[in-house]
Amino acid sequence: MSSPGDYEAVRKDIAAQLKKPGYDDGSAGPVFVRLAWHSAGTYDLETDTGGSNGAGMRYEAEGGDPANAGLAHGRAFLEPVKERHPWITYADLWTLAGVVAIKEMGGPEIPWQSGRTDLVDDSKVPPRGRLPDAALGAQHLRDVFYRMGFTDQEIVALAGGHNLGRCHADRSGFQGPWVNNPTRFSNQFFRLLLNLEWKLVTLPHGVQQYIYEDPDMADEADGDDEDGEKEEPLMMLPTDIALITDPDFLPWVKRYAEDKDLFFDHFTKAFAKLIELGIRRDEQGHIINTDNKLGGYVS
Ligand code: CCH
Repeated sequence: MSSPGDYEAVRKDIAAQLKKPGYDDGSAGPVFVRLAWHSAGTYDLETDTGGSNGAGMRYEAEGGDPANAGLAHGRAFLEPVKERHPWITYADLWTLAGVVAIKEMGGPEIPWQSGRTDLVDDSKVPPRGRLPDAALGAQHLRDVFYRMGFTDQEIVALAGGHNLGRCHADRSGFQGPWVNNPTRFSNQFFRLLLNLEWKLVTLPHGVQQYIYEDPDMADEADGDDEDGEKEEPLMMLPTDIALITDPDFLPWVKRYAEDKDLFFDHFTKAFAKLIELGIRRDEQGHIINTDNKLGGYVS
């Protein structure tokens, strides 16, 4: 066990937890990033409720939200870290795991501050339905992200999270990765979004998404590549495609596709803001609103 406050030791253990041969693309990184984002993305500016403080996903009321399907894997992968550093709160651990994963996968260093507390019961868990629905479009993205206090530019920057990981039919209904190397953080998502031809398809279970089928794949009669591994088409969600059909989102997609440094800079700022939503700190960085309607009490 590390001494309380030794976040460097926690970071090291999170990094050591990333490698997961046999799970998805071999890394827990993407699911950690999604866990961090969904823990924070419930924030509602108007009522000052939700957000990463509290770690309400430990309770069925929030954890069982269909939008959070699959994130139990991410939480389970972090249990050994919690066991080794029992003094860290889940709310801090989940946000830190997202930040460490992004960095370890080649992304930017995102500023992170500690001090979040965990709810002791589910009485202050935010209501379900606050996270975005990928089957919808630009208006829905604005409804959800403006509610948290984000701008159009920040919406597009954050969507760059889809450089990582994949969709799982048994979690969200969607299927496949966005990019060819889904465990390396880059601006590839934006380049593919702009440059490939995306075709709307209906999956066997009725869910609609966009796919790109590499024409070279058509030559391979059995759909297998040389290694004998099954090739999967790349995919985009309806909400991803909304980023290129909406006239105010599109210019940011183009800029991030062209300029990786700009994307990294804007992503860093937007993600740092995301994981601090609803948290107010004093000059020393201590959270001053842990006992308000948003937050919890240390368990
Ligand atoms: Fe996302 N995301 N996301 N996303 N997301 C999914 C997976 C990941 C939406 C829908 C989905 C962000 C924003 C949005 C990640 C990061 C971010 C999936 C598939 C859906 C659906 C889930 C599954 O089947 O496992 C929608 C809609 C929005 C609206 O903007 C933001 C913001 C971020 C982070 C900055 C990551 C990473 C994944 C991959 C997870 C994994 O397990 O591989």
